[in-house]
Amino acid sequence: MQRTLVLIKPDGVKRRLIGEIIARIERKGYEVVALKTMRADRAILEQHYGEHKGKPFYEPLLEFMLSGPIVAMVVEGQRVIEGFRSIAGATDPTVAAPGSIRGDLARDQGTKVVQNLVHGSDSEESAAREMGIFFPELR
Ligand code: IDP
Ligand code: MG
Repeated sequence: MQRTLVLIKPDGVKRRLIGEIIARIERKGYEVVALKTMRADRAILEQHYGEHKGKPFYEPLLEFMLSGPIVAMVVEGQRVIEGFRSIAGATDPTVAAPGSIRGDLARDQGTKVVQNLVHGSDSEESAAREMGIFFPELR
């Protein structure tokens, strides 16, 4: 059984899409094994998004993620890392496939960082690292 870290970003919480996003995860057949609403701080986000440091959207990304509460979840199921990224859709919501969370529910807002509702770990290594950041109590 595999686990992944999912975040509902501040745009998803502000737009009252928590229920819609969790419903899609559950309807796909995955299990939400841990969940919390929180405000991320800068230290957590610098760890989480370390790979993007130095990119033009890095500071806007951190500011965006600090702009309001987020929901953090650990989601479980066979091949859930790949499966959640599939139901999330491509990073750019303008071209994310219809039927996906980003494709159905998000679009370009003209901001420096693309607001695309969700984060999902991209590998087993990232999942382990990111779950450790957001759910140290599960270790
Ligand atoms: P992912 O969330 O689909 O894994 P990453 O490449 O890991 O995408 O980027 C992290 C986040 O940074 C994205 O979800 C998006 O919010 C933002 N982002 C990524 N690439 C760009 C870009 O080229 N312009 C603006 N924002 C971006
Ligand atoms: Mg990523």
